[in-house]
Amino acid sequence: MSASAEPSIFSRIVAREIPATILAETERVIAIADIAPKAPVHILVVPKTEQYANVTELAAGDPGLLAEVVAVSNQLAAEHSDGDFRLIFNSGPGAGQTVFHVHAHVLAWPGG
Ligand code: D5M
Repeated sequence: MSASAEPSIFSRIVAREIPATILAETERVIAIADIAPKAPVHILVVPKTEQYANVTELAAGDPGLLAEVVAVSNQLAAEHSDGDFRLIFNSGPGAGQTVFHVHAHVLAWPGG
């Protein structure tokens, strides 16, 4: 869990405490449809642990888990679009980060 006492929204989704459209799940990662999509395909790929607040912490603490986030993102872009995708990690409130449990935004535009 992060410094805050409450589990993050994504931890609550992992625990099935709140609903989400789950598109993929592995032992360490869950992928859900973004609730406010910014592209025709907008998927969040989230490490199940909320130990890392942002991608810099994740890269330093568990590069293998970051690699798994990228691999799952690639697989989902192939399944839900044509394989091309934009991968975004907002890092810090000034960059628009609102959930401080690291997550990748996978954005894709089927058909270009
Ligand atoms: O991205 C946080 C993202 O999380 C933002 O695009 C909305 C999304 N979000 C928030 N709550 C939910 C639920 N319950 N289901 C699915 N998606 C959700 P950030 O980079 O932190 O701004």
